[in-house]
Amino acid sequence: MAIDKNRTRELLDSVDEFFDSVVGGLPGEVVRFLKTAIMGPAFQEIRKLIEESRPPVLFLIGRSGHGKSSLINGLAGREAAPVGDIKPTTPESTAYLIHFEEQFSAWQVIDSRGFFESTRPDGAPDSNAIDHLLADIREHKPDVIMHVISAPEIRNLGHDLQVHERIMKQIRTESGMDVPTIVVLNKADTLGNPREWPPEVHARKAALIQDALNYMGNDILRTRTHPIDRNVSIRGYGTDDPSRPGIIPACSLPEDAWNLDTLSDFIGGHLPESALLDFYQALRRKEQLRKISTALIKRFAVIASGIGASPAPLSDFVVLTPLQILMITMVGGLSCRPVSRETAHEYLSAVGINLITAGGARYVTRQLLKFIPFAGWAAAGSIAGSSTYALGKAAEAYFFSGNAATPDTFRKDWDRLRPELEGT
Ligand SMILES: Nc1nc2c(ncn2[C@@H]2O[C@H](COP(=O)(O)OP(=O)(O)OP(=O)(O)O)[C@@H](O)[C@H]2O)c(=O)[nH]1
Ligand SMILES: [Mg+2]
Repeated sequence: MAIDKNRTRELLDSVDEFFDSVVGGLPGEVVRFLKTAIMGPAFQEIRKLIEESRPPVLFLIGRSGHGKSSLINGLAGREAAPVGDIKPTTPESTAYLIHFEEQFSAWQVIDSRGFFESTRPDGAPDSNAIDHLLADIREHKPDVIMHVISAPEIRNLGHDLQVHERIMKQIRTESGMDVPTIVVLNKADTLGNPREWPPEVHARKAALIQDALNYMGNDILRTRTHPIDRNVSIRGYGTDDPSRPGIIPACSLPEDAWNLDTLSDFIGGHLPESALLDFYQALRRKEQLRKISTALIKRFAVIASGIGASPAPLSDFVVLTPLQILMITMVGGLSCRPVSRETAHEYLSAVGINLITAGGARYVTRQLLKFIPFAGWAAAGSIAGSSTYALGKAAEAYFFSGNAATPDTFRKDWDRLRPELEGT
């Protein structure tokens, strides 16, 4: 399970009703304030995260047989594309959607096989092939291009990269689109002796991968490079060139798969925010989803701190409970729990708060406030912010690490973060 857009809409409706029941007796002016300054922005955050999210568009280029289909299957963890069949090379692409039903996510993949085969022997690309590629890029507007090269063949394929560079320049000039291309040195296992694998336990293999990376960076791309992982430089290089930001070795064979997490994190680093949820949910990458969760918690805390500007002081924070339940549920959803109020209940009962049997929202708020000393209305904004942040982080620790920490563990962090966040 994960975040399901339909369930999220239901959740927003139920939180909306809950909010109406909580603010029942308050003056109209205060209710209006809470709606526009607190719940409105919170709903907006969720809509931005969920409803504006879309599948990432991943575009594969590279010679036939170098492992484009295998790579996409390896990344997706399923057999989405047929592997290994010999096809006639045509300059046409196939576009398909990979559905990750359980994760309510999808990736759009465009496989542009055959492009480099149709470049002329003198290295000049066939103009027909260029037109096709240009049309494909214009049509599909990829977020990221992966240029898949069989690692043992890089010394013969320098000109493919030059051809690619010329085409990308043309696309930039014509349409202003600047799509990053990640160079993937696939079949890293077949450098030297294929039996020596993985490179972590075969120093000779590791040295060959390092050589291939250096050759690609220094001799072909001629750009400055830096290891993506300083401790393990064979995991790939980042570059100073935004149009070719990385060179990453990989093995896509299911039984010998290697370094695909480095590649997927690198892809994620070059996707727009709207494509991140689908990309990482599909991969069930908890660490990455946890970053999305932390960003959401910070935004909710900033929104909650706006309560200090209420036109009339509120007797307690019960009005924040719907906001906090919404936040806890979404944090649970990002950790692949179902998006429903039960998810929030699960956390609250884990820290000793029973939302269902005890006297409703007001009781929950009091329970939550046990963790947070209330120091009068003057400090209300800052307390609302810190309590919301602390509650979100505690729920995050529970859902992502199974650690039933209480919110007060996290309150100090907020004091450190606040000046920076409230200024934004
Ligand atoms: N040893 C090794 N073999 C691989 C790797 N990746 C793919 N292969 C093999 O290479 C062959 C071609 O792989 P495909 O994924 O079909 O290549 P492709 O680039 O999609 O080829 P076209 O669809 O014809 O353009 C298959 O036999 C794969 O099993 C790898 O990392 N290591
Ligand atoms: Mg293929």
